[in-house]
Amino acid sequence: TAGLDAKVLGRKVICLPSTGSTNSEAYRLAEDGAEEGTVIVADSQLQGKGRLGRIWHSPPGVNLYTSLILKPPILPVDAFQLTFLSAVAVARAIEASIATPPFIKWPNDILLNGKKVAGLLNEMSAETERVNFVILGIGVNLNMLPDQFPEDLRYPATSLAIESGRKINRLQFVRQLLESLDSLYTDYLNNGYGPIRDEWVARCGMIGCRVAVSGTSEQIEGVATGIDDSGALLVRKESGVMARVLAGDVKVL
Ligand code: BT5
Repeated sequence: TAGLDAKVLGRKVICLPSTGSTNSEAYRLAEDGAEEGTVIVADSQLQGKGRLGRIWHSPPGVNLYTSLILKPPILPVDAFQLTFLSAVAVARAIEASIATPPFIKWPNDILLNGKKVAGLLNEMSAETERVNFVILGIGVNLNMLPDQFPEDLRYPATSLAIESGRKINRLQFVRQLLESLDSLYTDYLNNGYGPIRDEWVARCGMIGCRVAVSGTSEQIEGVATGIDDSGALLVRKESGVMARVLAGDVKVL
């Protein structure tokens, strides 16, 4: 953590050569009482987790796989706000590293030139009225090369190196990301979710675009207009009726 300009996050950084999943590792440590701001970074993951039981490909030596332990004084229903916080932090860190602008795709992808470069997976331990801890899981493809991607990905994928044509310094990127996360988290605790939502909307490549949502009970098509206070994507259908999308796969048309 030498030279890290962060107040809460990165108080303690644990680097592992390999682990099943940094999220699972962080969850276990948090259950054992690890302090807020503890960060786990692994060189590779043997069982990197995506959402809904999906796999996050985590080859060694090339990318960033990290999980952070937070203990925010918020209600469990508001914990989704931290996914937006980490999306904004990842977008800021990418913007500081390469010239290609990153875009956020609801709910938890970061894209470069329309291809997925980072994924987020938050997990939480909570009681009815209280969050015990939240794990922010972040995977960013830094130096992964085209032949290192499996063929069966759901969406096209890329890395910072592929898009920028140069090797990314992993340590520098982690620093940048932790500093972005730390300043956003401090802001969040002091000023609430509003500023984060505004930056998220400004960085979201889908707002104002025609989108199609699948994987929900009803096939929805319309214009994405924003997100509401529960994190749902708002889509204005052809009929003018607003749909709130809480889950599903969204495609920009
Ligand atoms: C995500 O899930 O995008 C969340 C990924 C979170 C990974 C981090 S790494 C550190 C921490 N520890 C963990 O165990 N996880 C977190 P989802 O939206 O479900 O997307 C998963 C889908 O993305 C897969 O089904 C693949 O199609 C695709 N995919 C898998 N690995 C990828 C990669 N490295 N780059 C781009 N796409 C990938």
